[in-house]
Amino acid sequence: MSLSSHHLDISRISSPILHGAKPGIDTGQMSVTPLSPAIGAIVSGINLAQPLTSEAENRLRELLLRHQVLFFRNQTITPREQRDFAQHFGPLHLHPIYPTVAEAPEIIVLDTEQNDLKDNALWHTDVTFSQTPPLGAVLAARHLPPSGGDTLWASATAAYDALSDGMKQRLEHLTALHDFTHSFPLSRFGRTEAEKEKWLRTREQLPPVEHPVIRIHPETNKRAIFVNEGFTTEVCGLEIEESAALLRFLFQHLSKPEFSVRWTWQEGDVAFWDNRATQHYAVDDYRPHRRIMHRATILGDRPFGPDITQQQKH
Ligand SMILES: O=C(O)CCC(=O)C(=O)O
Repeated sequence: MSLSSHHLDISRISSPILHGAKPGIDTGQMSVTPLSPAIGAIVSGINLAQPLTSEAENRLRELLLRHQVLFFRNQTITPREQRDFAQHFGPLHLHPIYPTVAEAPEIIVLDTEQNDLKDNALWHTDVTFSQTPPLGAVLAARHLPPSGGDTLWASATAAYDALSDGMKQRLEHLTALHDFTHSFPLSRFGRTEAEKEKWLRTREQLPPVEHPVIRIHPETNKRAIFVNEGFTTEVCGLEIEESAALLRFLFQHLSKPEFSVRWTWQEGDVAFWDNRATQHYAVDDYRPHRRIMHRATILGDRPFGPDITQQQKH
């Protein structure tokens, strides 16, 4: 079942975590430890390789909306089990560029020896170059360097909340362009004839798309800043210098430590994030060691902002 079909109002979720429970308190089988008020929680007492009960599925939905990124330790899941877990929250995305796992093409491979992962060492929200960017993603650590290779996530709703009223109003009705070529340039992703052909096909199928600068979360109704360094190229209707200055400010603001959590991976770790409310950054500090991650990406809705009427949302 798709998470997006539930349209939960977070203020109405009855949950010990939402109502100020102490870190680590047992909530049925699962135990939840928030990492900061803004973002992040460790969830234990669940085996992601097992089929989820509908109760566990609903609980994870609530926790995802509340904490925006969930971390699970000591998991031993195969790529197929990772796909099956992710599919509980919606249909999965097939990435146009990244290589995938043979037995589960919904799982993309992020491997320093297979692809150039510099693209992920900047703040980004996944696949915002699409009309309907993902709802979220499930990332499993497969091979880690001896040290380094952390990932940071930032809460775009906490970043929005911290803006002044004047800035909020200024941003309220703006839109911006998102373009996959910004992070996937032909010079790096078109090195062979086959790659070049794939890139040109993708370029045709995925022209730049316009999204609201302030996105309203379809389930919590919270506002989030919805521009990212990875794919946002310009704010529509502004002069180039104005657009560049505004984006620079927003990118810098979003990346403040107050809105973010930094995760140091261990073998068996899995992260599950809400792509509608967060950005992330994979720290590229472990070369020449190898790092391999597997990602399942859950399809999402078309983003809408304050200007879009209820009818246009779907
Ligand atoms: O490798 C990581 O830690 C994060 C990967 C990433 O940035 C992505 O999947 O978009």
